[in-house]
Amino acid sequence: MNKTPDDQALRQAVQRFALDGELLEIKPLQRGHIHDTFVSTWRQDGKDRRYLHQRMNDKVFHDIPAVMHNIETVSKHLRRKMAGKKTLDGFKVLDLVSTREKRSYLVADSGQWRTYSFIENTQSHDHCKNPEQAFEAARAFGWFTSQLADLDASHLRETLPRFFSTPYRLQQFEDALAEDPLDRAGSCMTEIRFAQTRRETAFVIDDLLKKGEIPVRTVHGDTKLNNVLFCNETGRAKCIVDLDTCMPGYSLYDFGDLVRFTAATSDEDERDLGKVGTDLTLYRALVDGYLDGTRGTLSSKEIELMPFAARLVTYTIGLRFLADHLAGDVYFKVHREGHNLDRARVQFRMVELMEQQAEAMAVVAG
Ligand code: GN1
Ligand code: MG
Repeated sequence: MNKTPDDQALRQAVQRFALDGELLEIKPLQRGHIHDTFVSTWRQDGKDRRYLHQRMNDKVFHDIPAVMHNIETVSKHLRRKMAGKKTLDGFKVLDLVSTREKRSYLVADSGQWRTYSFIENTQSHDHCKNPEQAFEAARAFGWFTSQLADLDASHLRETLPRFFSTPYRLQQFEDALAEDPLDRAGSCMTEIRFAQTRRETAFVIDDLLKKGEIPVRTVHGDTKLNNVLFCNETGRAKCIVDLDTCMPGYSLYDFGDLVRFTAATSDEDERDLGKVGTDLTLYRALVDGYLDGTRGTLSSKEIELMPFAARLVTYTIGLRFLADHLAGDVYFKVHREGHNLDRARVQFRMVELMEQQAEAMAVVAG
């Protein structure tokens, strides 16, 4: 995949989707660490309509057909439940626009592309404004889990093998540390030690899954606040986006990632560690929203493990950032030197604080 597609490649790719009317403009949209995203505006029957285009990162997702298969399978499942209605419990499902050849994605010289209809009158947020918004985001992801509970997870492909497995992330970190290709380990020993002293916790969820004490579920896999679109008028969650990592996993991963991002008191890459932490009021709202959205889908064991999952997923993402820093920033996009190390530091500081707040974070299964 080339660095950034030039204007001509971009226009060419966009015009190969089954869109009518006149293409007015295309603008880049800064979003996520993985794909390149753009928004186009078209004049159609006297009205302006927008579409979202993504050049998918095939260095991360080696099997794009499998990614698209999962997105289509999940969307179809949700749409079947909608039975012709525009929304399901007030939620919309993202519409993929096919190519002129009726394919769900485009293979071009510039890369592999997909297009969605833009959901107007909504917005996403990088920072959580208040507990109501946290509740809404959690309710939306919980709803998503409950709607997919009856989808046979074996219909989905594991597009990124062992993506949710903390032992696997630990292994990747240990491999990167052993190799240390850029001699970076010496300058991040504090973070390395932090990761190593918590290695035991990495196995807890995998062991429970193996013993069948918690179920394998279809999960969203990237439950950041900005993967929820909120209605501009009501402020309610309207749509869940970014189904790239929809795969068999454990539901608590979604909850943990939700806390890691949405209840964070700082940005994911904040350099002032004094600002880092978990807002317990937002955390409570996330617990309530998630329980509301999952509507009895979760077992009491899963509910009891919610605070642990928050810590575990934060630790896991920290391991991934640290491993990528050691490996030479080959996975996550970086925008400054040491960016992945800064991100890892934030995650680990959050873990440290969550350990101290464990009692306050406990959830009683009702
Ligand atoms: C990546 O690019 P984005 O924001 O959708 C990553 C997630 C991480 C997240 C950390 C496929 O997601 O797993 O939690 O960065 N996605 C992939 O911010 O690796
Ligand atoms: Mg994502």
